[in-house]
Amino acid sequence: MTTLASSDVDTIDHSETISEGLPDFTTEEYKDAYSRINAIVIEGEKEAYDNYISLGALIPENAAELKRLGVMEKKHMHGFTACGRNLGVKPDMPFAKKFFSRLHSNFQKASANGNVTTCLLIQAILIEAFAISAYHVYIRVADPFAKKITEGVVKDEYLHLNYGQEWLKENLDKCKEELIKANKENLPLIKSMLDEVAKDAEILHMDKEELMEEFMIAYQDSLVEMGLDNRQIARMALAAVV
Ligand code: PL3
Ligand code: FE2
Ligand code: FE2
Repeated sequence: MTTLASSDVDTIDHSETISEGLPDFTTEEYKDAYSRINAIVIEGEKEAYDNYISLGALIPENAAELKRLGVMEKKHMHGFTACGRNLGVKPDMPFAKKFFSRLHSNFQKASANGNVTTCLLIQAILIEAFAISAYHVYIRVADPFAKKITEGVVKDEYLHLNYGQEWLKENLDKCKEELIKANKENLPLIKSMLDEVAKDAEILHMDKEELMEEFMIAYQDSLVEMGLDNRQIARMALAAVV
């Protein structure tokens, strides 16, 4: 059996152990991936603001609350803009606009047709669960500046998810059919968006499996809270793979 001599032990660099798993935030490779991921988050927060304002017009009795949620999204957008600036990265906004375009147009169509259930599923459930999963994973590998901002943001995202969840729970009898249909059309878009971002996320040390797990936890928890049973939840979740 080999044992370490005490002089070998003394040479172990403990700073290495502490920063294990964290990427080098200054490399060109990191900054290049960050220019797309940062843009996605900025665009996502901006569209979330617009979506909550649109929802306020569809649910006038909750317009003030929805405006408050929207204002939080604007703050998130500014926070993430500062994260990019802090690293000296210019966000690739045209890429991000394209990234969200299919989901965005589905939201806008539903909003124009007054389909509140579809709008809530897209923004308050799918997009918020996506954001919650991404932010949780990102917090573990972010630079200290972005970590602090993201920790504040993720708390708000639960409030947004909760708003949609409670509205859908109260109206479940009337909206279940539309909920299932909207899920079938939009959950696959979330899956393909995740596939699209996976390579850049990996460069930020964000693992795809972990992102999927975190998403499924937030998504399924909210369906349980709405009052759906196990079989209905399994069917809805399977829409991501078929
Ligand atoms: C609504 O509150 C937020 C909508 C934003 C959705 C963003 C999803 C981001 C997926 C990509 C991974 C991001 C990691 C975070 C980096 C700043
Ligand atoms: Fe947000
Ligand atoms: Fe949000």
